[in-house]
Amino acid sequence: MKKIVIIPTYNECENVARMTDKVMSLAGEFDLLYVDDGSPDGTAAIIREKMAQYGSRVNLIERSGKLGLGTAYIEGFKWALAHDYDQIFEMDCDFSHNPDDLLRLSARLENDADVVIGSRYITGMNVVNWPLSRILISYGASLYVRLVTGIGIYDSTAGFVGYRKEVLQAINLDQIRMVGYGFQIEMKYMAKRHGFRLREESIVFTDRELGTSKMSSSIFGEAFFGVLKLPFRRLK
Ligand SMILES: Nc1nc2c(ncn2[C@@H]2O[C@H](COP(=O)(O)OP(=O)(O)O)[C@@H](O)[C@H]2O)c(=O)[nH]1
Ligand SMILES: [Mg+2]
Repeated sequence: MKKIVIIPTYNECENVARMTDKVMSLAGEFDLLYVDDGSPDGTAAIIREKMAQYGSRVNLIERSGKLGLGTAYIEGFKWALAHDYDQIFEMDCDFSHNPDDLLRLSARLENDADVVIGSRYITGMNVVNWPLSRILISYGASLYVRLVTGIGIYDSTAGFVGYRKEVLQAINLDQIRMVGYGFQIEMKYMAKRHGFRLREESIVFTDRELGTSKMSSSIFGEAFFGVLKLPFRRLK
């Protein structure tokens, strides 16, 4: 069973070394793939030092400019499939997602899930250090997606997700359009449409301590209107 964690990075110089050490130390052997968009703060140089330290378990795709989270993941997914990984995870670089939880997510993929979602909202609102306004927007977005698409998921914008490779092989990755939070919704929705089992595993999400959020309000508009189009999507 080969497992890989894909982490898109844009200006994560404060986090990326510690993140690499943490993931490498986990039981269960998770490899790493970073997709860095030419971070001006030198994130890629730090990753290359870590590649020298850990060898082929740490990998890097470098892109020339900030092309968005969605396209970074699509490139990462294709790379992971080409390299025969069985379980493929998405995670932020900022420790909002606790890397220790990868073990629980991985176990769900082995047991009862084709897609496992590290979910903030199945046991209330498990978010630490976000202003109430941001929690309510995020929770409201998930409610909106649930009502419009019938996806049956409480945390549809979650960025802490594990996929069995069969799911990423089935979805036409070239047809995924959205790049921000909408990307997360679109991927889950297409997996559901293909008949895969989506399961939520409760996690606690803690706002980043170092670095700044790269998400913007235009991403919000993309998701709002993009969701309305989802029920009309073709499968292939
Ligand atoms: N490669 C790449 N990574 C990105 C981009 N935008 C955000 N990221 C990374 O994606 C992850 C999620 O972004 P983040 O700023 O934490 O968003 P938030 O958690 O919603 O505030 C982080 O690891 C970021 O460094 C992008 O355009 N390109
Ligand atoms: Mg984050």
